Amino acid sequence: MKERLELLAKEAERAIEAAASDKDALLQLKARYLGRKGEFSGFLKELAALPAEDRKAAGEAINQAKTRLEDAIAILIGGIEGRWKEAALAKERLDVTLPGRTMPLGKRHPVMQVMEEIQEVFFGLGFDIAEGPEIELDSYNFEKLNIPKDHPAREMQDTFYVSSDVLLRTHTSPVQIRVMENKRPPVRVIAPGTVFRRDSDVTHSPMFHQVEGFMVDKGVSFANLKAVLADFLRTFFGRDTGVRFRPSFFPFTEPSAEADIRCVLCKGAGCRVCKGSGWLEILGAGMIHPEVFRSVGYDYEEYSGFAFGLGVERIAMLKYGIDDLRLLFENDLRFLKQF
Ligand code: 2NL
Repeated sequence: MKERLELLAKEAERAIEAAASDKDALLQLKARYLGRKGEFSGFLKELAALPAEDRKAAGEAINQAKTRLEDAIAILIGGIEGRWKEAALAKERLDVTLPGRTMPLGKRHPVMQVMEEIQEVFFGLGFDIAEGPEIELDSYNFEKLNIPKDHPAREMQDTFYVSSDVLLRTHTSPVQIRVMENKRPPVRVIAPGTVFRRDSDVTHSPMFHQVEGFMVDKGVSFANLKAVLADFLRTFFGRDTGVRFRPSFFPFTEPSAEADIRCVLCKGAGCRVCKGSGWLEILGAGMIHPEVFRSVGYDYEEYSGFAFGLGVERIAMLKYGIDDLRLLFENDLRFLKQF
């Protein structure tokens, strides 16, 4: 039996060696020699026929041979699977140092950038931000602002009407009327937004943007108006910007004024942009008219306040040196990418 066992083990060893790199063949050999019905099982059955004193040694010899073969097969299969895994990993290798694909990032439109910058300055001065409807009642856009029907002031702003008493707001003043109707002084609010006028040429667009603002409290004076607006202009255009106020007229303020800054282009020498005057018109303002206070239920004996308004497109053009308003509305990416 000992010789037959060694012979079978040798035969199995040679077969395993020949199949060393073939997992399927190795598994077949495992079944054929070591399985429950494999060739070594035959020897275990023979043990019963051996004299009792030889059984232990014979059983150990069979098991040792089986274990050696099992280990040899396991090591070979482990090696094959290891090489497979390495090959798969090599194929999937990622170069994590490669630069990523950059997504084209959108940016805020220059008009919106300027509008946000203006808001930021007034936010820093303690103003809240209010918004309201773009489709408005005639009464909020005109009447409560001291501009009755048939008033010549209506001709200053050609209006898109939806019906006889509903229109597209021509300024954001109605937002401020709504704020005053809902909140007692003291109030400091700015109203940025889109406005509409029946105007379309090289310097006018039927849709444009405005920032209006107002402040009401006991004892607010024209000096406060000048201080707040001069500070805004110097924060926005630069600390050493020249600022001047000229008398003007608006139906909803009295007295009224316009604020100019020293021309950003020629610094006052006179050029094409300031039409030789050395000054640029930036905003309109004034002390809120008693009639406006009356229409929102504020006591004009107790309170006073100032209000102002400015066109955002105009400021954006001056800030960036844009010479044609239409560039701001064409949405040509070659133009917009510069901001
Ligand atoms: C301009 C002039 C201005 C106002 C707007 C205003 C609003 C209320 C009451 C009184 Cl609720 N006034 N707004 C005042 C003066 C001037 O805008 O040239 N805008 C582009």
